[in-house]
Amino acid sequence: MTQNTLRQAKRLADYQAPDFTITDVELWFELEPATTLLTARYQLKSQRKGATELVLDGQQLELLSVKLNGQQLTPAQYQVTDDHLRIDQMPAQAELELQVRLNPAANTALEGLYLSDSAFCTQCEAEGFRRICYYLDRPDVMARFTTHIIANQQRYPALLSNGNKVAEQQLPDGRVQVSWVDPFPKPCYLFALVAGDFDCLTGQYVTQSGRTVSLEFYVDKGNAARAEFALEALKRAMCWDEQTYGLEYDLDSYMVVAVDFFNMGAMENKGLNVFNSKYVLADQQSATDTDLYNIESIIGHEYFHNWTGNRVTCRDWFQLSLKEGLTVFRDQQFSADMASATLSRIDAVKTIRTHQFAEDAGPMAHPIRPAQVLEMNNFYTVTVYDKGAEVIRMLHTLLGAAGFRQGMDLYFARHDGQAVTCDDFVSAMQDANGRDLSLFRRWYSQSGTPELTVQSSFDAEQQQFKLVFSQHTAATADQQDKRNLLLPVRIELLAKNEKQQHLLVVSEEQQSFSFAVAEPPVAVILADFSAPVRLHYPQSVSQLLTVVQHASDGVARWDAMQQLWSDLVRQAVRSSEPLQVPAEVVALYRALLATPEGDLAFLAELLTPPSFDLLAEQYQPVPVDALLQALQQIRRQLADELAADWLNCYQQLIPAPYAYRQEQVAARALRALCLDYLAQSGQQAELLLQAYQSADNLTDQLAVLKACRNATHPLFETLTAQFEQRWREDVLVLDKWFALKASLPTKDTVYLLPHLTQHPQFSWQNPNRVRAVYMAFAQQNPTIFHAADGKGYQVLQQVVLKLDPINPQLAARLVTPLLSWRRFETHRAAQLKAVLSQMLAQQGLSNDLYEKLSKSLSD
Ligand code: B3K
Ligand code: ZN
Repeated sequence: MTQNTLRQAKRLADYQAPDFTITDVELWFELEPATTLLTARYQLKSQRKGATELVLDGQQLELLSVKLNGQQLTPAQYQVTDDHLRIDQMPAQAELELQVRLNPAANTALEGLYLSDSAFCTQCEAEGFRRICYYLDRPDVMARFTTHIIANQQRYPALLSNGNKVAEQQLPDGRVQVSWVDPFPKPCYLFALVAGDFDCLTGQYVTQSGRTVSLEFYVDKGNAARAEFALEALKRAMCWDEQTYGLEYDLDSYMVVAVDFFNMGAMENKGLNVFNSKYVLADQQSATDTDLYNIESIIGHEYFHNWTGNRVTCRDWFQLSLKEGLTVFRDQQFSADMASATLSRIDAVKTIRTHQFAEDAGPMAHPIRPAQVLEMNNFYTVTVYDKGAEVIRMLHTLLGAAGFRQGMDLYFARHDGQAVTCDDFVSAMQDANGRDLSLFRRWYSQSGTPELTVQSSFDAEQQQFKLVFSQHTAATADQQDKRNLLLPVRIELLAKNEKQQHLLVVSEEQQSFSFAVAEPPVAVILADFSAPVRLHYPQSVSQLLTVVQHASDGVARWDAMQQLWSDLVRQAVRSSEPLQVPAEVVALYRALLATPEGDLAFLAELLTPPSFDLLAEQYQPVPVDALLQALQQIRRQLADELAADWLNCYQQLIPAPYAYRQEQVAARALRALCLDYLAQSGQQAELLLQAYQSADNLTDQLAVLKACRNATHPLFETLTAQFEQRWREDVLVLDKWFALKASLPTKDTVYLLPHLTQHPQFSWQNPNRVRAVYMAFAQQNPTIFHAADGKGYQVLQQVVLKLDPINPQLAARLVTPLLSWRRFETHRAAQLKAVLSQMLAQQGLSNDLYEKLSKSLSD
């Protein structure tokens, strides 16, 4: 490992096209868990006159042989370092054949070729192919891949790779060789190989042009029925993309493999997606409504990548948002169409406000197109993905659905088969619409959250309502100077006899707009969260309640309620007086609970106060104890004053036999909220028990467990013990038990965590298990994670250090909740800083962890 001080980041500004490219790749894998042999043959071509030096990327490889145009090279004719293979005398055109030996069984980083239980699988994005073979491991090198997999057929009946299967033959030694050809040139990050013994659920989809595509889901033995929901979701996604963007699938088969060992959600390899089994396997007993929603969204996301990512890919990794921001936007549109549009949007807004704003305010702040990167895997962030999607959404808002579609059409017409930049995307939008988007492009290079301050006034004589907007973006850790951005601001003016809706474009530091209206209206600013900014527009409780009751946009109604709670919490924090829920708010809750109607899921969201993390993000420094106390006071008062109302509402919502249908999903969400408040009193044991025992699905059962957890209700121990007994053999469900245990807000939890890791089903090698315990602890248990004695921070520190040598990507994800120490009060900041400094002092840290720690601690 290099000395910490010498680690060099790569910069976008240094981009250069490669000297050589690879047009064709042929691979022969001879699979064995501990000694896999790979022979790789590349057709190489110079792209720059006079170029003679070829530098291939490669890591942790055992190089066995190098042949150039059929001639074996001697070790004197090439150089091998920790990260590269260099050949000095390259002809302008050549065939290079390499042989390497790999040890997938020892690969716990889950990058490159590794074993998930006993199946082989690969993960190459971002730079994992270099752990499979020496290669030009960068997305602007696009080649046609042919893959031959040679293996023992009994152990590995399914041998899969990208594209179409073209041959299968028995070898004289008893092994089988299966060959695949992918006709579409692609970067190596989209390469995939899977070998194992699976059950396969199959289906078909007939595309709009009439081609039949075979759909194949490869899952653990005995689990085929649990992939049915995902298969149907895939069909819906294929149909949606045809209807919405005119985009059709392009190969004869679409394969999805579900594996248990996976660092993230899923991966869009061409024709052969690899999924975390959590996002494929589901039925009503073993998955919640939220799980099903997520499965549909991720299945959609990976499918949509086939065009936005695979057919048109990124020139370099700084352009990651080109495919991720756009594909998240597309999956959000898809979810909005399949489930509840308002709820999907609220979800996205919560993610931005809770996690993305926090990232922008912390040491890892970066624009959606980062300017420099040490470890690319650290930049698969809420900024690149979710803020990236907000930027695409703003284009959609500014250009309208039809204009946006024209831009997409032009983007594909220009760039199909190419590796391009975010600028190319905006240019297509600009040219298709005849709009100058030069100011808009700043969103790609500027980090930080714009603060948008609004003042309103009414001129009774002129009958004019005036809004004055000022924008300001504060310096961020990565960037001092900020410029104005272009902000689409949707507004609605609510007056007695009229409602006006407008789309304003704010691009100056200060800009005002006037509206003719007969009487002073209540203004809704930033309806649908039309720009990812922090809004400052002070409104009274009664104005906010007017918005809650009368705004046309559901997101704005929800947002006004959130604002109301944030304001109350802020007053309580400032004054150190106990928080008093205003009588009007109690009355509104009472009225809404009395006759629950309309979209009940929306109602449940509307009635849910903001989370600790969402509130914390609004303070500098974060007053941890005061916030937790204020939230507790809200819960207590809403539970006590409305006890009869929660009960009455709960009893009105009589459950029907389970189906994943939106009205049912919504009713379950509202019932869960009622139970949460009912449990808060510490009583209602009978009702909770009855709810748990009579539930015919996991959503309702978990609602009871969460209500008991939030209230630290005596039933929590009994019911979680029953749950563990019932599900101990089913790890995906058991993960929910791990998370419940880790998020119980009592002092003992910090001591319980090591015991959880002794559970027979826990494994440090499995990211789902580790996340279930420790992400839940850090993200859903603020009381204990931020405990004043600093133990919560120390526990996470130990885990991160333990994981770094096993799985650096996972370690670097888990360290995130510790990084923003500067945002906390002196005492906690000092504890966090100490924990981080100790980590940074460790020898041999991965680049993943080193990059985050050093940024967090740099002055
Ligand atoms: N493209 C992958 C993410 C790869 C992450 C690499 N560390 C999944 C997705 O966004 O669809
Ligand atoms: Zn993606």
